[in-house]
Amino acid sequence: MGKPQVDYGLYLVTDSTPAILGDRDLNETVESSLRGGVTIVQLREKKGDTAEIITKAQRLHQITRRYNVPLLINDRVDVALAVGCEGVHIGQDDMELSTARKLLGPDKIIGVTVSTVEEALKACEGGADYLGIGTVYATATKTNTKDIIGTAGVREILRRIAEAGHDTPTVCIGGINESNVQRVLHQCAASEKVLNGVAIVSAIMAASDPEAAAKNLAALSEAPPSFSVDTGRELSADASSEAVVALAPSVIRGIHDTTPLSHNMTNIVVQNFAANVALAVGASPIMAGYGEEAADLCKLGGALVINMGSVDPSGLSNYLKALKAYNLQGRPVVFDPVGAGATSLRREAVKAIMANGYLDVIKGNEGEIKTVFGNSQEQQRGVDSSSTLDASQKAKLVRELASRERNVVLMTGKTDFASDGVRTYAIENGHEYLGMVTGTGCTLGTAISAAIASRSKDRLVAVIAAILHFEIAAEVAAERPEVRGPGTFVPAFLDELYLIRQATARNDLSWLARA
Ligand code: 3NM
Ligand code: MG
Repeated sequence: MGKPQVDYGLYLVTDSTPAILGDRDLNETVESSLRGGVTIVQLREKKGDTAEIITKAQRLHQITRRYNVPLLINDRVDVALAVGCEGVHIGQDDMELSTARKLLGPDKIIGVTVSTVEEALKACEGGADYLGIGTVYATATKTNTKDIIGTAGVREILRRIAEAGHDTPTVCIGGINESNVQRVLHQCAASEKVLNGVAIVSAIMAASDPEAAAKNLAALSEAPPSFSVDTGRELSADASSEAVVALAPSVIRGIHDTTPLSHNMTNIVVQNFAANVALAVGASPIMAGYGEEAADLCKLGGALVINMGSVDPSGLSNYLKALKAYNLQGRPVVFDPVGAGATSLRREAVKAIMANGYLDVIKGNEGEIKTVFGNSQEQQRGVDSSSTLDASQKAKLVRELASRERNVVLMTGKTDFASDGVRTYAIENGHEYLGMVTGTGCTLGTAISAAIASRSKDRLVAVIAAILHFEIAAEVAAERPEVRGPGTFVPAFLDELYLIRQATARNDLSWLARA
């Protein structure tokens, strides 16, 4: 007979507890989800007598067979044998894989839950038919999970099993739903290995219409996420910094010609300054902190800046609404985690933002980037937030964070470091007055938003163009005779942002010699 070919694309794990299933019928719910496109079902019953579970499984098997979809039983090899269904799914605390294989034979499907590289390698070597990798995100459905590993943890496991030469199929599990499924699939992919599917409990079992939920999840899993469309690299992975600098004028001209919207959700200290910077670089600013508005604003071809400068719980819910709207529209988002590590509220806000959406650019100072790296529901990798990193450590940190998030990360400082996870560049421009005026860091986020709004092809090129424009304007302004300190610097800086843009539009690139 042989083992059936299995499609792991949309993997439903059942849950008959009142919190999830409510008073609905298990069989009807599963059948509805099968109509919606679920490709494999696992019956997961943590309570109940054996006879009762066998009866449940038999009824369910009649349904799954009609849809030509495999039915696996969680944990209970005896139940799978009694029912004659297609296999089992075993956790790390369940029966040994080798024992289950002996009992079930070579033709049954045996899946294994793994949360570490070691567990994954062992399961692949032991002949698991697929791996369930998790827990990706904390979930109310299973609270006794051992490890929240985030998309970074999943990716590391995929990378290592591919490296070891295993082609075992994989799904991930834990907190996956309609709002994050595309991002999870996108961020988990290690270049040489991608997930074969997602395993889901509550987003289908607790949905008011499981068929519609499954249909939507299947469609979302198959389509490329809107935010990843139209990005790619204009320059090769080993492009020189000269080559990147040479593209800066075209980015600045692009802003000048298209006047993109820069939607700022920012703090009260910098609202006015940020709006003026947006105008000076040629963008059209809107300072709109109310999340409901984002659904309309995201359609105007601009970019969003989420600046956590004065975060509070209502601010956070506004950020999350706007983030979702921009992600769905495929428009870029810049995240400025101001003061990220300073308070527990801010650390929680960073976690929530990172878990709820895709951020095209993360920009912050050393402390902020360290916090984002260490505290974003992802595995801690030993960054000591009290230490000061040297240049190569900074470059490594931004590269690793960008690689993990599949985005662009900018760490500002005397030397700035920008990376897309592959290419990493150091930028030496700027002036100390920038550090003596409030909001210059925040308004750099605004300038970046204008650049990535008009240049979606290569976000790293756009980000570097924005920094060069910004920091060279500061240098030139500081050298003006009338500038005596931070106070007189601000208007001169706005002037120079404007003048550099005008010069670039005329193809006068003399300012770029400072890069
Ligand atoms: N196993 P939801 S997490 C059944 O990490 C299960 O192994 C997990 O539920 C693991 O899709 C989980 O509702 C529950 O978040 C997933
Ligand atoms: Mg188990």
